[in-house]
Amino acid sequence: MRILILGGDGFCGWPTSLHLSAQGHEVAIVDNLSRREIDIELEVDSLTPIKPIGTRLAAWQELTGREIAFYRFDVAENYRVMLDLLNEFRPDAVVHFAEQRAAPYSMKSSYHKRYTVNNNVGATHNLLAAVVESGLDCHIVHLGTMGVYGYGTAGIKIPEGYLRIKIDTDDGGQVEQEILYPVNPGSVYHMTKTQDQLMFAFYNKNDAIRVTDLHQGIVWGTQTDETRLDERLINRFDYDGDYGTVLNRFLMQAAVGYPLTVHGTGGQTRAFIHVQDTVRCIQLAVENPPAHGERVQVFNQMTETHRVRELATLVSSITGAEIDYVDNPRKEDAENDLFVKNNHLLELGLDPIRLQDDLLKEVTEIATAYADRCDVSKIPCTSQWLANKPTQVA
Ligand code: NAD
Ligand code: USQ
Repeated sequence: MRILILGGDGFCGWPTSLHLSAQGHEVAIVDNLSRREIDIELEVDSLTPIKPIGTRLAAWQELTGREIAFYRFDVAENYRVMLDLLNEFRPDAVVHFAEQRAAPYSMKSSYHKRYTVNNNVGATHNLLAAVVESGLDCHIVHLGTMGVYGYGTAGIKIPEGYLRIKIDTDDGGQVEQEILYPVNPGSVYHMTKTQDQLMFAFYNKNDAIRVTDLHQGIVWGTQTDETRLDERLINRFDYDGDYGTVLNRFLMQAAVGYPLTVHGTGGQTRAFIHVQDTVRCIQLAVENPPAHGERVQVFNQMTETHRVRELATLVSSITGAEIDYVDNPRKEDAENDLFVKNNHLLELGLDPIRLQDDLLKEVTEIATAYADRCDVSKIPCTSQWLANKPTQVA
């Protein structure tokens, strides 16, 4: 298949591009390198020494003989370039990672809120409008988030995108409907993902665009089978207070001797997936498009759930790290339960990688190998959801 990867230089997009290329697909990457520019803004680097995109692609070609084309432009701004590329490359599938993905970054200031909304909503809408204008019959695979469902205790197993409801009518009867699961975003970033869902629903209804929306949990790990082939292919490892995600941060903090920063009570339960499973899930989604005329296909892309304090205890038991319960800078439930259906990807053949596997050790080894690149002053989460107000919702 011919596959266009938007955001293919990022943490999930880079290993996915290599994986799909390794499977024999013809892959082209679009990226405006905004994530690398945000590193400059935040004065922090990936813990791993990622190479420039040109070096990465040349190394991949040298090692495998496979070529990946690269186009640098802003999907949210350069509509005409996007449309021309679609017409020229004629992809069977477009995988859309090209969004600002950090919740804390999206809450830093009004500038960051506006940037995140304009970038994410603009990118998704430009893609949809360009696919319609091109007339191509191509499948859009979007990286969404588990966070669209919200992180309260639902009291049910979260379904895959749609909720079957019964409504009492005035004449004493009942109507049954299936609706998009009610959204409950916890940050401006997560809010943009809920807006993406509505755009997909509209363009699917109006223009019969085929879409798979992958509601992904927190991705942990760094290397995949392809990125570990050569140090020039190494994947990025975010550890700072804005972009670092919780489990990778804990493993890195343990490696550099920094106490594990549990927010509040650590009672927050979240969904997780290893990056190796991310690339496999995207392959499964690309190779199994919805039928023509089918509604938006939603898969919950996660393999397990964990409470933050239990993760800290697990990492501490492996590494001996201290645990520090810090004030929670976010506005989120102190404790929540989370049960999630993920049957679709399992039925397509996903064989989940579990947290207990050696991969926890691998992440620790990588964090240890590059510990001298860590700037510990960048570890604290300084982005506040509500400045000067209580942030923990009981
Ligand atoms: P990332 O920031 O590492 O990668 C995103 C890439 O998209 C970057 O290379 C960036 O330069 C590029 N990009 C952003 N806006 C662009 C634009 N307007 N035009 C062109 N390129 C643009 O993020 P990631 O962790 O790889 O996440 C990728 C996607 O997966 C995101 O949409 C994110 O919401 C979703 N996701 C990530 C996680 C996670 O834990 N990392 C979990 C769930 C969902
Ligand atoms: N947390 C800590 N200590 C830390 C860092 C985080 O206790 O040092 C807590 C946070 O308060 C939060 C939880 O850990 O309760 C998860 O935070 P996170 O930064 O690991 O993940 P999150 O902000 O939810 O965002 C990440 C990705 C995002 C993706 C999302 C999937 O950055 O792109 O959409 O995971 S999900 O969480 O399922 O919505």
